[in-house]
Amino acid sequence: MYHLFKSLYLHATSKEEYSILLLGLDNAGKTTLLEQIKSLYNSEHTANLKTVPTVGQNVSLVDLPELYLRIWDVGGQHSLRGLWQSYYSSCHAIVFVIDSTDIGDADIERLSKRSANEDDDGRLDECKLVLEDVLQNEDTEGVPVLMLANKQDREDCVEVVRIKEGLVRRVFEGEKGQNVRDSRVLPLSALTGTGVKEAVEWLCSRVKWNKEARPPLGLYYRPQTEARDESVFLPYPDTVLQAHAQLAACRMDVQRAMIGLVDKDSSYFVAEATKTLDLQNTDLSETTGDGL
Ligand SMILES: Nc1nc2c(ncn2[C@@H]2O[C@H](COP(=O)(O)OP(=O)(O)OP(=O)(O)O)[C@@H](O)[C@H]2O)c(=O)[nH]1
Ligand SMILES: [Mg+2]
Repeated sequence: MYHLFKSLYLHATSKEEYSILLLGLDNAGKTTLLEQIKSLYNSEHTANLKTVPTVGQNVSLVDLPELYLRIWDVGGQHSLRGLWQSYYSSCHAIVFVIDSTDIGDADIERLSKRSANEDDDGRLDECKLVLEDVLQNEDTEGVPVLMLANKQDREDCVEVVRIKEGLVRRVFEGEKGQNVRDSRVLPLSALTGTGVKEAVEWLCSRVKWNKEARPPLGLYYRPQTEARDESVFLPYPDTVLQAHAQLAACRMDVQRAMIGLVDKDSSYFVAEATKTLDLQNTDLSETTGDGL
């Protein structure tokens, strides 16, 4: 009888879980956004707004009334972007955060006409290329994309409508925008928290809407006591995929990272880390004397 009640209880309190991937150039505001989401939906969490560049990833489980969101905040530095694709096939929505103060006038059409020594575009071209790269990847096909025009609290920001018309629409409708997908552009100030709720609400509605194409991870009951945050720190981002010597120095960290990622089914990264550490063949790795 106890087991029957327990399973009924667990079923009644279980919720679907979806994965959200936070992308965008370094310094765009992804980690700040994650902190605000956590503090908005978990009264016990105080947002840490003194962020440092993410060298690795932060993962948090956010408990919402109808579902769980597992949010993956991945470092945006150039050297870390190669890892993004490992998350594409298992995410249910992508959030692309833009620093609205670092994209010139946000008009990519005028970009090509400008001379190279005009240097007032900030990182507009880089932002465009990175966004195109995400959209072009076949593993992101059909995945809802939320574009967040962040740092709207700053006086020097480009307003959301210009970002939408000048950058987002042109990329999405351009030849590299690829397939039709659910998308939206919303204003945000991750620092003040303005726009965070609207962003999460859009994500919840879209992942449910798209659930036939990308089914949820499953039904879960997650007790309050379960660890909800987890960070993986990769001390040497430039060398994640190759440098044995440097990885040897942080062997324990990487092994812990791998365990975390195996749990999250991040097969690409695991494969790469495994290759780097040669853990598939640890005997060989130990005897080659490379310190692994
Ligand atoms: N004014 C203002 N500053 C912001 C906002 N969001 C983030 N910042 C600042 O921008 C800087 C970078 O923020 P992060 O959240 O660390 O950026 P990130 O996208 O996680 O960067 P990486 O981890 O390197 O990929 C920090 O100094 C933040 O305080 C915002 O909405 N307004
Ligand atoms: Mg970060």
